[in-house]
Amino acid sequence: MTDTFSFKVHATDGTARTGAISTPRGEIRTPAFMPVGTVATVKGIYPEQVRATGADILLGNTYHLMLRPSAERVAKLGGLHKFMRWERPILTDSGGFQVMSLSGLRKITEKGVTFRSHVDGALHEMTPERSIEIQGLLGADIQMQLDECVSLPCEEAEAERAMRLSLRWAERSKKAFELQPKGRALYGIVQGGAVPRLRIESARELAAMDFPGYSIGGLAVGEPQEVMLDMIETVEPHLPKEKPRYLMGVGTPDDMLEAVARGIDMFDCVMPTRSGRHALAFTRFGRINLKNARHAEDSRPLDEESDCPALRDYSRAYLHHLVRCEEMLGAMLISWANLHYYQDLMRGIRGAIAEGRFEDFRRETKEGWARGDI
Ligand code: PRF
Repeated sequence: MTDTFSFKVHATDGTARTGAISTPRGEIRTPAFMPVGTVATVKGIYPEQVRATGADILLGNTYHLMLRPSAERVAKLGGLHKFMRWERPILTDSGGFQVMSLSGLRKITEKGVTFRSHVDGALHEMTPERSIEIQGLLGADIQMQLDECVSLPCEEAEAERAMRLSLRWAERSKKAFELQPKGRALYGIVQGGAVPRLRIESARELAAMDFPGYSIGGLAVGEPQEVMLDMIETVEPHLPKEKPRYLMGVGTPDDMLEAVARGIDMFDCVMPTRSGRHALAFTRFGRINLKNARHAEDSRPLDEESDCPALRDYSRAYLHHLVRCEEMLGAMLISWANLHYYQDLMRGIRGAIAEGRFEDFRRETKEGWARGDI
């Protein structure tokens, strides 16, 4: 165990890398997928189970936890790790993105963003300093600067304004973060819409501020996958090779394969758990919609070769039945299966990069999805 935050690349294969982030709360193998635990729970899954799928780190949300049960209350109860019984690393998002997508009336100024809670309509203010204070009270191991994410498509002038504001908020977030205990890390967030010039400027300016890690924000917000991948390729050469890169809020298994190929080390997404609650399973054979009547008498499990009970031991017919009856176990089992598949994919990716066969792995994995299960 270490008392500092550090990152080491163990092997590269083309632009893809595999390595590990060391933190006082444990190691994060990269490329890493972080299950989303928005309100101090990965919906429908016990922490022990999340760990058993192979997750090294979870994501929590400043925005949701500041509203309920409040950062001060979590701190009083011993911090987020203890509160939710997850003693390994936690990364928290800063709140800016969630304010924009969830809250009612909001106003952005140089100082920060004021918004109405989606829970009770109460007025709140979030500044870069307050976001970092909240993330500190929660005890997050990896914290995010406050940023402004514009949705795509977006006027160039608007993307430029939000990118420059995010750079100024990066400076303020960094200053506020200096008050926190050692061993934690703050990431800067690259913005700039779909404009290469803005993306490059954002990456360069953040790199000059010397953050321990860099996020790429403002992608997977309505643009085609090709645009997202182009933006990653544009930004990558301007980010320091020896620091982790986190692509925020991404994505599908295919998005992750393609982003890893372009040098990304970390991901988070609600997709495995949210889709699990909507009966959609991600497997080696592609997506399987368990609502579909074709599964009603199918006694096969989702994947008989998996070592996850949710994938191996329950029939598709049974999962279909649970879904049709709206039983919570259906959502729980499919969420579990999806999280396991996502971690299996990351394990496969890490192994393939270490052995210099990432290209083959990428091709074979895609062939498996395309072939389907029958
Ligand atoms: N900024 C922050 N969080 C995010 C995003 C962002 O741009 C995204 C965009 N995909 C997801 N989560 N702070």
